[in-house]
Amino acid sequence: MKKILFLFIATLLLQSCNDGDIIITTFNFDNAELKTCGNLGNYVFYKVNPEALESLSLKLGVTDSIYKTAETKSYTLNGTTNFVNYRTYDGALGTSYFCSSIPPTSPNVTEDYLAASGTAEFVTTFVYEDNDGVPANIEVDGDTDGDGLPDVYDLDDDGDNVPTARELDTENADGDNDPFTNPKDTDGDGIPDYLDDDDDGDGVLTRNEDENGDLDPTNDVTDTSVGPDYLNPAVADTYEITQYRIHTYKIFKSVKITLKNLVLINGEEEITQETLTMGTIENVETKDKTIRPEF
Ligand SMILES: [Ca+2]
Ligand SMILES: [Ca+2]
Ligand SMILES: [Ca+2]
Ligand SMILES: [Ca+2]
Repeated sequence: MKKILFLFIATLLLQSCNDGDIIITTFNFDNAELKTCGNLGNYVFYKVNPEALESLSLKLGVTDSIYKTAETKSYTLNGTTNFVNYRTYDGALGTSYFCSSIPPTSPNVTEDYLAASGTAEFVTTFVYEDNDGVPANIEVDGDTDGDGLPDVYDLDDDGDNVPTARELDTENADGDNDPFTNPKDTDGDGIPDYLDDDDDGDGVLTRNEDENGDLDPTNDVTDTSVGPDYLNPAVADTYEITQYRIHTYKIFKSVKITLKNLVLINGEEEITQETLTMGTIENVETKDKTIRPEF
């Protein structure tokens, strides 16, 4: 199907250029990297094929924060604020051709096709990272402590105010330098400390073994020869703590753009593409989140 289209385009152009100029047009962006610049109200997405001196670009004048949520959004190409251009040039494009505030004077555009109809589909996906030492594919599929943050981006999975990273094999007891393998299970109840809200099994929640109330049970030590009270079953004093510590996590956002029912027009010439995958931009946006989960 692709080959037929290329042939069709090539035939069209050759027919239109019988005044002597030979324009080589490939409409081939398979190996070109999709890039973006601009932002709210002026998004630009583009691909450049340097071998054929051609570009495919999408301009979106939308004021949506496109990547805000992990979902599929469709934008209608209207020819004024939202449109696609397929262009050929008489020279190589500089790296900032599409992103400079002052339009570059060279190279010259030799052919300019504009698509004023069709849609641009954006599929945004999120990858979360809580940096808690538990690989994302091994985190519990769910929300262990019920604080509204799924384990995959909860840095304190059991909600005991001791971060997961400090409840793994932090002393490297098994000698493999991987804190996740053989995580600590202080009370030996079969639940690793990072998923156990009463780590020493003394009946007082770890979170409440926080005498100074600073939301950090690791610094409340009655007997220094044993360690913090939350790991000492002989100390079972309870202090009412009604807050979680502040949590941070990262979201890496990627977007896949597909153009649908595209009709590119240049005078009498027309290129139609039912489905044209522009490509994927990994980490198009990275967000750092800081929140205190609701208790
Ligand atoms: Ca949680
Ligand atoms: Ca986690
Ligand atoms: Ca714990
Ligand atoms: Ca204790």
